[in-house]
Order: sequence, then structure tokens, then C-alpha cells
Amino acid sequence: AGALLAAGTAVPAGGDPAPAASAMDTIVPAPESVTPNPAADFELSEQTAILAPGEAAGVGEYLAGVVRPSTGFPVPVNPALPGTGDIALALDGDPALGPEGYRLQVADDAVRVHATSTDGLFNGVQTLRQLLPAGIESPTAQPGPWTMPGGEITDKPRFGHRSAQLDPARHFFTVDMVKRYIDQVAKYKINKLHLHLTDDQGWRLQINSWPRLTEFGAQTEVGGTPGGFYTQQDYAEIVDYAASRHMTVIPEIDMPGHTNAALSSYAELNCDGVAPPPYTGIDVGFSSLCVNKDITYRFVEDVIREVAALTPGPYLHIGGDEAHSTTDEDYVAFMSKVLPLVEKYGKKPLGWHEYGKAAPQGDAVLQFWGTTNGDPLLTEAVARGNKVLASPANKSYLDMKYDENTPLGLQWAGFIEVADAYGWDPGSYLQGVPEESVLGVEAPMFSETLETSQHIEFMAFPRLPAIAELGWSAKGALNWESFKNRLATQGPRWQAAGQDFYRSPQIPWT
Ligand code: TNX
Repeated sequence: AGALLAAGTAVPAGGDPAPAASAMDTIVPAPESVTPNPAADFELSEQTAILAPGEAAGVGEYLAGVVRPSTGFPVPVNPALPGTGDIALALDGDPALGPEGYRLQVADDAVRVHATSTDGLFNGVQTLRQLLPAGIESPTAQPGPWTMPGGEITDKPRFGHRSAQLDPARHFFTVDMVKRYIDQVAKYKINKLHLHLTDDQGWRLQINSWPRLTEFGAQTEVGGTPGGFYTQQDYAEIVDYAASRHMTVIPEIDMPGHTNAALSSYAELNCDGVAPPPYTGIDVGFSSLCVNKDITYRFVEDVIREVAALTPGPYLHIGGDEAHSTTDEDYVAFMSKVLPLVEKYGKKPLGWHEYGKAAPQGDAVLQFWGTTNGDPLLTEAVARGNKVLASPANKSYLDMKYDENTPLGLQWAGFIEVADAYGWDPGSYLQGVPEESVLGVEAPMFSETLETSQHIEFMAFPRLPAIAELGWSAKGALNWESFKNRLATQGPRWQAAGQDFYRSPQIPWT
């Protein structure tokens, strides 16, 4: 593996860099099948319109929004008089490609995306934009020409669940920062956004029945700087924006641990009736809801009811991690009361894998965040019929440092360079968890050290695309040599978009 770590290895004997692969071969995540046809290049021009009839119109408008600023072309959607050289999005796809699959054809006279659903069209559009020159990502007009390589791509995901996580609890992120990240990760066909909304350092979602959670419990963050929170309207705006990027929000309310912000807001939630002060450090495992008080469950039910009502997606994440100050017996008693509440309000439970101790029912999902393989909680979960969301901390955690020189991040799960993030197979990595029990993959990013969008981008890119490829591409397509060369072509796209990223020495950046 040493040779893989050297930068710029793709240099043939003559000393010249290898010629850039045709753009058809540079897509991240790798599509299922790619058939280039160099005789059929397409040029997006002043005349190009987008034809997206009926329900496809929303994806058509989205694509127009991507290409108008950089090309400066009008790119009308569904004009009365179609021009020539159009891009057609049609809901006439092959059902064999599944609900998220698509077929993309680039010919000299037209580009066509076929899918059975608007999710599939949206995925096809993400591939389409990667076939255009990097300048297409710019917010301002750039010189063309806007040529796309001819050929055909058929594609569908390996796993239906491919999530990114943000932690606005440790450092608060504004609605605009969340939207910016949604747009950045949608490019890699991420389809779920996990929001870690509560922790010791802050409660970030307004709960009408318990207003002090945000009036008091949201005022600070790690380091003692002012925090912040999402009003219910802000949260709805995030949910809607995510939906417009074909992404489902999974809200996390962490319990019974990671609850100092709630405990400091309401004295009555504490076993001793005394509210602790707000916490602005980065320790974990010291706080717990009071398992033996009735008011705890009135609180939890009120919160679950309000969050469920605001959340169209099927899952509600109840945390459950690092409850080090709760005994196992109390933990199981607590979860046994809380899990039925999640179901009562129409949601499926998702939780960090420790909550397997409470033997949640079959439709519950365990999110594995460990670093050591062979956890019996996972084998027991599989036997009950639970699915597992794979986010091993030493592979998929975007808040780990890349190496000892990384200025941001933590290192409790080790350093994670791009090749480490990419170097595992979610279908076979977890001992005792067969591929059919794997729901998908997640790239979490806890924010003890992350405060700005630039910080988020530096940690997420280029590792998030690595995790996204593991979630999307067929097992047979996972290949580091291929990935690093394709990933290299993303750098100019991020630069054009004004987005930061880590210039990993493992990648032969173009
Ligand atoms: C562990 S991962 C935690 C979080 C921390 C994170 C930092 C998990 C379920 N819990 O509370 O923020 O490490 O990487």
C-alpha cells in the first residue's frame, strides 16, 4: 500500500503526466456502466432549453439553476417553442434501474436523462453536471465552450441510505450554512441529512412545550461563544430545502446522555432537582436524564411528538451513545419506555449502536460508530431483524484529523487519510452483519473543533465523496487507483464553486 500513498504516481516512463481520462470516466461516485461515444459530443449553447414535462419540472428548474450563472445562457425550462440541442428529463425510465437509478445519454443533438422517479432524474442531473467543464460550478459567468462527452451511462445505487451528518450542537451552524452543505453533498448523491440537534453544549431546536430548552439551553456552545437555535420555522425551511435536493432529514435528539443543555434549562429534569450550569467543554458521558422520574417521560414524549410532527421522513434518531453515567439497567429501562414513544408518533427509531442493549424491535436501525469489529450488539441486532447503518469511526468520521498536521479535528479514532476513508467495503466490513442487513453508510462530522463553512468543507472534502462512493457504487467498481484519479478532477470543480477542500497528497490533483 506504500506506493498508493505517493502523490502523482500516474506518471508514465516518458515523464509526461498521463493524459486526462475522458470526462465520461471521471464521475464520482463511479456509475454502474459507462459507454463513451467520442463521435457524439454535445455542446450546451445559448439555444439550449431544458425539457422536463410534468413532475420532472422541479428537477429541470434545479438543473437550470446550476447552469445559468456559469454559462450566462437563458436555458429556459419547458419553453413554448423548443429550440435545438436540448436537455430532456423524462419519467420514462427502466424500472430495472430502481427508484433512484437513471440512464443518461449524451448525443450530438441532445442530452436525455431517463428515470422512473424524480429522485432518479436528480441523480442523473448530478452526473450530467460532472460531464460539463469544471467552470460550470462557478457562481459567475465563465467562458465556454460547454462541451459534454458523448456516450451513455446507466446507473443505480448499491445502498438506498447514504447519509451525511452535521452537529450544530457543539458549534451552532446557521440555516444558510446547512443549506450550503446540503448543496455540496447532493453532488455526490447523498440522500439523507442527519442533524445532531441536541447535546451537552446546546439544544438547537425550538420545542414549544419546553421553551427554555432554546431560551436558555441554546445560548452557548463549545468554547463559550454564543450559540443559537433553529425555530420550528427554520427547521421546516431546512427540511424543505433538503427535499428540494432529494434529501430526507433525520433529526437526532440525543438521550439519555448528552443532555446537559436540557438539564441546565429545567431543574426538574434532574434527579436532585438542581440545574447544572451550561457546559462549554468537550468531554462526553457525564450527563443523564433522570431515568426514575415521571417528568422525564413527559418531557421526552413532548419532544418526540413535536419533532415527529415537523419531520416528514420515516426516522427519528434518539442518540443513546456514551451514556456513561447511566447504569445498564437504567439505560435499558429508559429505552424501553422511549422506543414505543417513537413508534407512537409514527416514526422508526434510529440510534447509536449501544441502544441495541434495549433489544429494539425489528424495524429499528442501529448506527454503528465503533472502531473495533465484532461487536455482539450487532450480531444480536441482525438476529432480531434490525438493519445496521455503517459509520465506523476510524473510517467514516469526517471530524478525525487527516494526519498529525491537520489543524482541525480530533484523533480519538485515529488519523483518516482519503485512502483510509475509502478502504473498506460496507457490505462485508462489519463482522456478523451480512450485506442484506446493511441499510447503508453515513459520514458523520462532529463539531467540537469546527465553526465555519470553511472548516466543514476542509474536513468533508475529499473524504465525503469517498464514503458516498462506498454507498453508491457496485462492490466491483470500488478501486482506489480509479477513485483517486476521478477524485482529482473534482478539485477544480470545488475551486470554481468557491468551496474549500484538503489538498491530500494522496490525490493527483488536476
Ligand atoms: C463520539 S460518535 C461521540 C460524539 C463526539 C464524537 C467526536 C458518538 C456516537 N458520540 O459525542 O462528538 O465522538 O468525534
